Amino acid sequence: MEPLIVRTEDPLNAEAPLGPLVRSHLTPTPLFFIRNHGAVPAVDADAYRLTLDGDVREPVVLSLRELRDGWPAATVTATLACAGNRRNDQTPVPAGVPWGAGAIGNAVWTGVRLADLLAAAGASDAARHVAFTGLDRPVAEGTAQPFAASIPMAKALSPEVVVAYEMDGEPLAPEHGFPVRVVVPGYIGARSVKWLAGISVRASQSPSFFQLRDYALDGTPLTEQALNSAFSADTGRGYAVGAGGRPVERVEISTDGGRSWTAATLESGGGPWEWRLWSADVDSAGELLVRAWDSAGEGQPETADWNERGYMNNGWFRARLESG
Ligand SMILES: Nc1nc2c(c(=O)[nH]1)N[C@H]1C(S)=C(S)[C@@H](COP(=O)(O)O)O[C@H]1N2
Ligand SMILES: [Mo]
Repeated sequence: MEPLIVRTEDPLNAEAPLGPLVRSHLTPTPLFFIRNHGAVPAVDADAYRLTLDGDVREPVVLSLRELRDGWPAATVTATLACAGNRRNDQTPVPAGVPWGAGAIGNAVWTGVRLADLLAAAGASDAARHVAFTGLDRPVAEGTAQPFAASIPMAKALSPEVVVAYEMDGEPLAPEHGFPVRVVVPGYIGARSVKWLAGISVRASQSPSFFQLRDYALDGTPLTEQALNSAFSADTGRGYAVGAGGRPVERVEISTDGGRSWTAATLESGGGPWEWRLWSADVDSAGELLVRAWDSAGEGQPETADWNERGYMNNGWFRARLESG
Protein backbone atom coordinates (compact mmCIF):
# COMPACT_ATOMS: atom_id res chain seq x y z
CA MET A 1 0.00 0.00 0.00
CA GLU A 2 2.96 2.22 0.81
CA PRO A 3 3.58 3.68 -2.66
CA LEU A 4 -0.06 4.72 -3.12
CA ILE A 5 -1.66 8.01 -2.13
CA VAL A 6 -4.53 7.14 0.19
CA ARG A 7 -7.64 9.20 -0.65
CA THR A 8 -9.99 7.52 1.86
CA GLU A 9 -9.01 5.04 4.58
CA ASP A 10 -12.34 3.28 5.09
CA PRO A 11 -13.18 2.02 2.59
CA LEU A 12 -9.65 2.02 1.23
CA ASN A 13 -9.34 4.17 -1.88
CA ALA A 14 -5.85 4.95 -3.10
CA GLU A 15 -4.17 6.10 -6.30
CA ALA A 16 -0.66 6.07 -7.74
CA PRO A 17 1.60 9.12 -7.73
CA LEU A 18 1.97 10.11 -11.41
CA GLY A 19 5.77 10.03 -11.63
CA PRO A 20 6.19 6.37 -10.61
CA LEU A 21 2.97 5.39 -12.44
CA VAL A 22 4.17 6.41 -15.90
CA ARG A 23 7.53 4.69 -15.51
CA SER A 24 6.36 1.24 -16.63
CA HIS A 25 3.95 0.04 -19.28
CA LEU A 26 2.57 -2.66 -16.97
CA THR A 27 1.64 -1.12 -13.65
CA PRO A 28 3.31 -2.98 -10.76
CA THR A 29 0.53 -4.27 -8.51
CA PRO A 30 1.67 -2.18 -5.51
CA LEU A 31 1.17 0.91 -7.72
CA PHE A 32 -2.21 -0.17 -9.11
CA PHE A 33 -5.00 2.07 -7.82
CA ILE A 34 -7.57 0.63 -5.41
CA ARG A 35 -11.22 1.60 -5.61
CA ASN A 36 -13.40 -0.06 -2.95
CA HIS A 37 -16.97 0.80 -1.96
CA GLY A 38 -16.84 -1.34 1.17
CA ALA A 39 -14.51 -3.67 3.06
CA VAL A 40 -12.40 -6.16 1.10
CA PRO A 41 -14.07 -9.56 1.64
CA ALA A 42 -11.89 -12.46 2.79
CA VAL A 43 -12.62 -15.24 0.31
CA ASP A 44 -11.71 -18.89 0.90
CA ALA A 45 -10.46 -20.10 -2.49
CA ASP A 46 -11.51 -23.72 -1.77
CA ALA A 47 -15.06 -22.79 -0.83
CA TYR A 48 -15.40 -20.24 -3.64
CA ARG A 49 -18.15 -20.84 -6.22
CA LEU A 50 -19.07 -18.78 -9.27
CA THR A 51 -22.72 -19.00 -10.32
CA LEU A 52 -23.96 -18.29 -13.85
CA ASP A 53 -27.74 -18.14 -14.08
CA GLY A 54 -30.68 -16.10 -15.33
CA ASP A 55 -31.90 -16.47 -18.90
CA VAL A 56 -29.78 -19.55 -19.68
CA ARG A 57 -30.51 -23.11 -20.79
CA GLU A 58 -28.53 -24.62 -17.90
CA PRO A 59 -27.30 -22.68 -14.84
CA VAL A 60 -23.63 -23.30 -14.09
CA VAL A 61 -21.83 -23.39 -10.73
CA LEU A 62 -18.03 -23.49 -10.88
CA SER A 63 -15.25 -23.90 -8.36
CA LEU A 64 -12.04 -21.96 -8.92
CA ARG A 65 -10.38 -25.12 -10.20
CA GLU A 66 -13.23 -25.84 -12.62
CA LEU A 67 -13.00 -22.30 -13.94
CA ARG A 68 -9.24 -22.57 -14.48
CA ASP A 69 -9.24 -26.07 -15.94
CA GLY A 70 -12.50 -26.03 -17.88
CA TRP A 71 -11.66 -23.49 -20.58
CA PRO A 72 -8.64 -22.25 -22.49
CA ALA A 73 -6.93 -19.36 -20.73
CA ALA A 74 -7.54 -16.01 -22.39
CA THR A 75 -5.25 -13.03 -21.86
CA VAL A 76 -5.88 -9.34 -22.46
CA THR A 77 -3.68 -6.33 -21.74
CA ALA A 78 -6.09 -3.68 -20.57
CA THR A 79 -6.03 -0.36 -18.78
CA LEU A 80 -8.57 0.04 -16.02
CA ALA A 81 -9.55 3.51 -14.88
CA CYS A 82 -12.12 4.81 -12.47
CA ALA A 83 -14.85 7.02 -13.98
CA GLY A 84 -13.79 9.54 -11.34
CA ASN A 85 -10.14 9.68 -12.44
CA ARG A 86 -9.07 13.37 -12.65
CA ARG A 87 -12.12 14.49 -10.66
CA ASN A 88 -9.83 16.89 -8.79
CA ASP A 89 -9.07 18.77 -12.00
CA GLN A 90 -12.68 19.93 -12.33
CA THR A 91 -13.71 23.39 -11.13
CA PRO A 92 -15.37 23.44 -8.68
CA VAL A 93 -14.17 20.03 -7.46
CA PRO A 94 -17.24 17.73 -7.31
CA ALA A 95 -18.00 15.56 -4.26
CA GLY A 96 -16.63 12.02 -4.28
CA VAL A 97 -13.26 10.35 -3.79
CA PRO A 98 -10.83 13.19 -4.57
CA TRP A 99 -8.91 11.51 -7.39
CA GLY A 100 -6.00 13.07 -9.19
CA ALA A 101 -4.86 11.44 -12.44
CA GLY A 102 -3.60 8.25 -10.78
CA ALA A 103 -6.85 6.24 -10.54
CA ILE A 104 -5.72 4.21 -13.53
CA GLY A 105 -3.45 1.24 -14.19
CA ASN A 106 -2.48 -1.16 -16.95
CA ALA A 107 -2.19 -4.92 -16.47
CA VAL A 108 -2.24 -8.27 -18.22
CA TRP A 109 -5.40 -10.08 -17.18
CA THR A 110 -5.77 -13.83 -17.57
CA GLY A 111 -8.92 -15.87 -17.17
CA VAL A 112 -11.78 -17.32 -19.16
CA ARG A 113 -13.57 -15.41 -21.89
CA LEU A 114 -17.02 -14.42 -20.65
CA ALA A 115 -18.33 -15.45 -24.10
CA ASP A 116 -17.12 -19.02 -23.48
CA LEU A 117 -18.97 -19.21 -20.15
CA LEU A 118 -22.13 -17.77 -21.71
CA ALA A 119 -21.95 -20.37 -24.47
CA ALA A 120 -21.52 -23.19 -21.94
CA ALA A 121 -24.61 -22.06 -20.03
CA GLY A 122 -26.60 -21.55 -23.21
CA ALA A 123 -27.38 -17.87 -22.77
CA SER A 124 -30.58 -16.91 -24.57
CA ASP A 125 -30.15 -15.00 -27.82
CA ALA A 126 -32.93 -12.71 -26.72
CA ALA A 127 -31.22 -11.64 -23.48
CA ARG A 128 -29.80 -8.15 -23.70
CA HIS A 129 -27.61 -7.70 -20.62
CA VAL A 130 -25.14 -9.62 -18.47
CA ALA A 131 -25.02 -8.66 -14.79
CA PHE A 132 -22.23 -9.22 -12.25
CA THR A 133 -22.51 -9.39 -8.46
CA GLY A 134 -19.63 -9.12 -5.99
CA LEU A 135 -19.12 -10.75 -2.59
CA ASP A 136 -18.58 -7.41 -0.82
CA ARG A 137 -21.45 -5.64 0.97
CA PRO A 138 -20.92 -1.89 0.76
CA VAL A 139 -23.54 0.38 2.30
CA ALA A 140 -25.45 2.40 -0.26
CA GLU A 141 -28.60 4.45 0.29
CA GLY A 142 -28.54 3.22 3.91
CA THR A 143 -28.50 -0.48 3.05
CA ALA A 144 -25.67 -3.02 2.88
CA GLN A 145 -25.87 -4.61 -0.55
CA PRO A 146 -23.50 -6.33 -2.95
CA PHE A 147 -21.57 -4.21 -5.39
CA ALA A 148 -23.03 -5.05 -8.81
CA ALA A 149 -23.04 -3.88 -12.42
CA SER A 150 -24.01 -4.99 -15.91
CA ILE A 151 -22.89 -4.67 -19.51
CA PRO A 152 -24.80 -5.07 -22.75
CA MET A 153 -24.84 -8.59 -24.25
CA ALA A 154 -22.91 -7.42 -27.35
CA LYS A 155 -20.02 -6.31 -25.13
CA ALA A 156 -20.27 -9.45 -22.98
CA LEU A 157 -19.76 -11.57 -26.09
CA SER A 158 -16.70 -9.58 -27.22
CA PRO A 159 -13.49 -11.58 -26.88
CA GLU A 160 -11.68 -8.98 -24.75
CA VAL A 161 -14.03 -9.41 -21.79
CA VAL A 162 -12.54 -11.95 -19.38
CA VAL A 163 -13.50 -13.50 -16.09
CA ALA A 164 -10.02 -13.09 -14.67
CA TYR A 165 -8.17 -15.07 -12.01
CA GLU A 166 -4.71 -13.61 -12.69
CA MET A 167 -3.22 -10.13 -12.91
CA ASP A 168 0.25 -10.00 -14.48
CA GLY A 169 0.60 -13.77 -14.15
CA GLU A 170 -0.15 -13.87 -10.42
CA PRO A 171 -3.36 -14.73 -8.59
CA LEU A 172 -5.40 -11.58 -8.07
CA ALA A 173 -4.45 -9.64 -4.93
CA PRO A 174 -7.25 -9.43 -2.31
CA GLU A 175 -7.85 -5.73 -2.97
CA HIS A 176 -8.09 -6.33 -6.74
CA GLY A 177 -10.74 -9.02 -6.48
CA PHE A 178 -9.26 -12.36 -5.34
CA PRO A 179 -10.06 -14.98 -6.43
CA VAL A 180 -12.02 -13.86 -9.51
CA ARG A 181 -13.09 -10.58 -11.08
CA VAL A 182 -14.51 -9.61 -14.41
CA VAL A 183 -12.42 -7.29 -16.60
CA VAL A 184 -14.36 -5.20 -19.12
CA PRO A 185 -11.72 -3.44 -21.23
CA GLY A 186 -12.73 -0.02 -22.53
CA TYR A 187 -15.52 0.44 -19.98
CA ILE A 188 -15.42 2.48 -16.78
CA GLY A 189 -13.73 0.58 -13.94
CA ALA A 190 -17.02 0.18 -12.05
CA ARG A 191 -18.19 -2.48 -14.52
CA SER A 192 -15.17 -4.71 -13.77
CA VAL A 193 -16.73 -6.29 -10.69
CA LYS A 194 -14.27 -7.70 -8.14
CA TRP A 195 -14.81 -10.76 -5.86
CA LEU A 196 -17.21 -12.04 -8.50
CA ALA A 197 -19.94 -14.25 -7.02
CA GLY A 198 -22.54 -14.33 -9.76
CA ILE A 199 -23.10 -13.71 -13.43
CA SER A 200 -26.70 -13.37 -14.55
CA VAL A 201 -28.15 -13.18 -18.05
CA ARG A 202 -31.01 -10.69 -18.08
CA ALA A 203 -33.53 -8.83 -20.21
CA SER A 204 -32.65 -5.56 -18.45
CA GLN A 205 -29.63 -3.94 -16.81
CA SER A 206 -28.55 -4.84 -13.30
CA PRO A 207 -31.06 -3.18 -10.93
CA SER A 208 -28.16 -2.29 -8.63
CA PHE A 209 -27.78 1.22 -7.26
CA PHE A 210 -24.18 1.10 -8.53
CA GLN A 211 -25.34 0.42 -12.09
CA LEU A 212 -28.42 2.61 -12.42
CA ARG A 213 -27.77 5.55 -10.10
CA ASP A 214 -24.22 5.73 -8.78
CA TYR A 215 -22.23 5.33 -12.01
CA ALA A 216 -24.73 7.16 -14.19
CA LEU A 217 -25.10 10.66 -15.57
CA ASP A 218 -28.52 12.21 -16.22
CA GLY A 219 -30.11 8.83 -15.52
CA THR A 220 -27.95 7.04 -18.08
CA PRO A 221 -25.55 4.38 -16.78
CA LEU A 222 -21.99 4.98 -17.94
CA THR A 223 -20.40 2.44 -20.25
CA GLU A 224 -17.33 3.35 -22.31
CA GLN A 225 -14.38 5.16 -20.83
CA ALA A 226 -13.28 8.48 -22.37
CA LEU A 227 -10.07 9.21 -24.30
CA ASN A 228 -7.73 10.73 -21.74
CA SER A 229 -4.14 11.65 -20.89
CA ALA A 230 -1.87 12.92 -18.13
CA PHE A 231 1.74 14.06 -17.74
CA SER A 232 4.26 13.98 -14.91
CA ALA A 233 6.42 17.12 -15.01
CA ASP A 234 8.89 15.39 -12.65
CA THR A 235 9.72 12.68 -15.17
CA GLY A 236 8.81 14.25 -18.53
CA ARG A 237 6.58 11.26 -19.20
CA GLY A 238 2.87 10.65 -19.39
CA TYR A 239 0.10 8.23 -20.27
CA ALA A 240 -2.65 8.43 -22.86
CA VAL A 241 -5.51 5.98 -23.08
CA GLY A 242 -8.12 5.43 -25.75
CA ALA A 243 -11.61 4.09 -25.38
CA GLY A 244 -13.89 1.62 -27.08
CA GLY A 245 -10.95 -0.30 -28.54
CA ARG A 246 -9.57 2.74 -30.38
CA PRO A 247 -5.91 3.02 -29.38
CA VAL A 248 -4.13 6.33 -28.99
CA GLU A 249 -2.27 7.32 -32.15
CA ARG A 250 -0.88 10.72 -31.28
CA VAL A 251 -0.17 12.84 -28.23
CA GLU A 252 0.45 16.58 -28.51
CA ILE A 253 1.76 19.18 -26.12
CA SER A 254 1.53 22.94 -26.11
CA THR A 255 3.54 25.43 -24.08
CA ASP A 256 1.79 28.51 -25.47
CA GLY A 257 -1.70 28.00 -24.16
CA GLY A 258 -2.86 25.92 -27.11
CA ARG A 259 -1.80 28.19 -29.99
CA SER A 260 0.71 25.66 -31.29
CA TRP A 261 1.12 21.95 -30.64
CA THR A 262 4.00 19.53 -31.09
CA ALA A 263 3.87 15.76 -31.18
CA ALA A 264 5.19 13.90 -28.14
CA THR A 265 7.22 10.69 -28.51
CA LEU A 266 5.11 7.55 -28.14
CA GLU A 267 7.00 4.92 -26.18
CA SER A 268 4.84 1.89 -25.54
CA GLY A 269 1.47 0.40 -26.22
CA GLY A 270 -0.70 0.46 -29.31
CA GLY A 271 -3.00 -2.45 -28.43
CA PRO A 272 -6.71 -1.69 -28.56
CA TRP A 273 -7.32 -1.78 -24.80
CA GLU A 274 -4.06 -0.54 -23.32
CA TRP A 275 -2.64 2.86 -22.64
CA ARG A 276 0.38 4.38 -24.37
CA LEU A 277 3.20 5.88 -22.41
CA TRP A 278 4.94 8.84 -24.02
CA SER A 279 7.59 11.41 -23.31
CA ALA A 280 8.29 15.02 -24.14
CA ASP A 281 11.32 17.25 -23.68
CA VAL A 282 10.20 20.54 -22.26
CA ASP A 283 12.62 23.09 -20.91
CA SER A 284 10.36 26.10 -20.57
CA ALA A 285 8.62 27.11 -17.36
CA GLY A 286 4.89 27.73 -17.16
CA GLU A 287 1.88 25.72 -18.14
CA LEU A 288 2.00 22.65 -20.37
CA LEU A 289 -1.15 21.44 -22.13
CA VAL A 290 -1.60 17.84 -23.26
CA ARG A 291 -4.12 16.27 -25.58
CA ALA A 292 -4.35 12.80 -27.14
CA TRP A 293 -5.87 11.61 -30.42
CA ASP A 294 -7.25 8.15 -31.11
CA SER A 295 -7.33 5.89 -34.16
CA ALA A 296 -10.72 7.32 -35.20
CA GLY A 297 -9.26 10.85 -35.30
CA GLU A 298 -11.08 11.91 -32.15
CA GLY A 299 -9.22 14.23 -29.80
CA GLN A 300 -9.72 15.21 -26.19
CA PRO A 301 -11.91 18.27 -25.67
CA GLU A 302 -10.32 21.42 -24.28
CA THR A 303 -12.70 21.15 -21.33
CA ALA A 304 -14.96 18.25 -20.42
CA ASP A 305 -18.55 18.97 -19.41
CA TRP A 306 -18.65 19.54 -15.66
CA ASN A 307 -20.98 17.19 -13.82
CA GLU A 308 -21.83 16.91 -10.14
CA ARG A 309 -20.28 13.44 -9.90
CA GLY A 310 -17.00 14.50 -11.50
CA TYR A 311 -17.05 11.60 -13.96
CA MET A 312 -15.34 11.28 -17.34
CA ASN A 313 -13.11 14.30 -16.89
CA ASN A 314 -10.99 14.20 -20.02
CA GLY A 315 -10.29 17.84 -20.83
CA TRP A 316 -6.75 18.76 -21.92
CA PHE A 317 -4.34 17.88 -19.12
CA ARG A 318 -2.58 20.88 -17.57
CA ALA A 319 0.78 20.54 -15.87
CA ARG A 320 2.87 23.24 -14.21
CA LEU A 321 6.51 23.25 -15.29
CA GLU A 322 9.14 24.64 -12.98
CA SER A 323 11.99 26.59 -14.52
CA GLY A 324 15.47 25.09 -14.67
N1 LIG B 1 -17.14 -5.95 -5.94
C1 LIG B 1 -16.64 -4.73 -6.25
N2 LIG B 1 -16.17 -4.54 -7.49
C2 LIG B 1 -15.67 -3.35 -7.85
C3 LIG B 1 -15.67 -2.25 -6.95
C4 LIG B 1 -16.16 -2.48 -5.64
O1 LIG B 1 -16.17 -1.60 -4.77
N3 LIG B 1 -16.64 -3.74 -5.33
N4 LIG B 1 -15.21 -1.02 -7.38
C5 LIG B 1 -15.29 -0.79 -8.82
C6 LIG B 1 -14.67 0.44 -9.29
S1 LIG B 1 -15.58 1.86 -9.13
C7 LIG B 1 -13.45 0.44 -9.94
S2 LIG B 1 -12.82 1.85 -10.60
C8 LIG B 1 -12.66 -0.80 -10.06
C9 LIG B 1 -11.30 -0.62 -9.43
O2 LIG B 1 -10.53 -1.79 -9.52
P1 LIG B 1 -9.19 -1.91 -8.68
O3 LIG B 1 -9.52 -1.59 -7.23
O4 LIG B 1 -8.69 -3.29 -8.88
O5 LIG B 1 -8.25 -0.88 -9.23
O6 LIG B 1 -13.29 -1.92 -9.45
C10 LIG B 1 -14.68 -1.96 -9.61
N5 LIG B 1 -15.19 -3.21 -9.11
MO1 LIG C 1 -14.51 3.54 -10.25
